[in-house]
Amino acid sequence: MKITDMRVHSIAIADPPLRSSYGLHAPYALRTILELESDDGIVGIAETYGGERPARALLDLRPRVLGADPYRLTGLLLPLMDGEGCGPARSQTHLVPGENPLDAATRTYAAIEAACLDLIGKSAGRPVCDLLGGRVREAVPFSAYAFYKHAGGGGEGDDARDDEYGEVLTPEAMVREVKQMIARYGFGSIKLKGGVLDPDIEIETMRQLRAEFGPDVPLRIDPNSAWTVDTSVRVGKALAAELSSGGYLEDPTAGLENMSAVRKQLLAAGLDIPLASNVAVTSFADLPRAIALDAVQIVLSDHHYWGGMRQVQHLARLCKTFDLGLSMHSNSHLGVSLMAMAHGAAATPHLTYACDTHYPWQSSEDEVVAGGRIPIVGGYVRIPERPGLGVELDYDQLARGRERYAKCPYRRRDDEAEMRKHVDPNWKRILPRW
Ligand code: GKR
Ligand code: MG
Repeated sequence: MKITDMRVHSIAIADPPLRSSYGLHAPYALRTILELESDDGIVGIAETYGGERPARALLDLRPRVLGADPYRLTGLLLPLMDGEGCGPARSQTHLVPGENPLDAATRTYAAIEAACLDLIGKSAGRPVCDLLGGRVREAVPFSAYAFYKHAGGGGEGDDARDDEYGEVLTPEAMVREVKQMIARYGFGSIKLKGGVLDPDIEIETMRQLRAEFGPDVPLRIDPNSAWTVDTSVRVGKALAAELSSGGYLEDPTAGLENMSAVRKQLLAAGLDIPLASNVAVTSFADLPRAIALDAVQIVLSDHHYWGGMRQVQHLARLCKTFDLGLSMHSNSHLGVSLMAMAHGAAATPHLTYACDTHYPWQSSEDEVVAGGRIPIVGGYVRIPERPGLGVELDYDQLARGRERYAKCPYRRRDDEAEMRKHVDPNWKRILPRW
């Protein structure tokens, strides 16, 4: 089998005005859909970060992809995993995910890997998780990903979407948001995106969530490095009960040294609250130091930038070896990404927490998967027996996504600019803010 065509589609999807320490989501999130077609007419698909650079990076590989055997292509492209084109040093820059030039090569590699696995799976008649060693779970658990937000459902003008959750800028509104989300999707754990309001309001939000959902629903909070070491320790102590029993504190502060200081001070206070990360640890190169400093006890994997599903399996093995937990990070995405996340998770034994997903924030009007949105039932995505990722593209929907991209002014994610446009003309991302 040979790859005879490669198609790269830049699309835009409506995205509500969600807040984080990065700033504000724009009315459209950008994604790239990749298609690899074989000489026998089978098409493998993948979804990755959007905008100009990710699409360009994929197109630049075209000469190496066309004519290649999909069973061997990721082997040939392995230098990308070592940062080909990005330089050898890989570390976090605190840029929004998808805009970090240091992981551009692993992101490109991951998209090619996912499309090759889908193509191989469709050709062999086997689901992608079988190509990764077989499923260890039939269904993958996801958590409710709760965001503070402004009013609005995403999109603009005639293309504006319904605002399912309304404005959410208080603890009470957040409880309402999560109740709605759990009623609709059945999630069994909750992640609060913090780093937006004063930490005392976020502490109160977590307390109200615990009071509403009880101790059987694990809670996590992620301020994306917005806090000092002192604030992180103070919040950790204040939320000791809420973050126990399966919860965690995610990237409270910036940098491995600071994360390590938070960990030490919490332990000294008798609190073994695990620190999770998708900011301080984003690549294999970050692991030795993170482990030596005991800075991170749970790594948030993400096949989109760790270099694909197989690299996430390697990461899981390392985490197990070093007694670290493994969870999964997400960014605004559609169903192709969700299925790749789910297949990877299904074939990864050492996945110790429910995965994150932004999927509830995206609208069915934007889904490019044939048949519409992937069901999340009881908080789980079931892995189908269908070959490959188990999904095909709806080409009319894909064309609409391309049109939206052509019409909208966005070509990269810039949450800081959106804050300045809609909330505060002088807003800057400051780390730490509190
Ligand atoms: O969607 O604003 C967002 C999140 O803050 C996202 O960009 C983060 O990458 O989900 C993320 C996280 O866990 O840090
Ligand atoms: Mg995070």
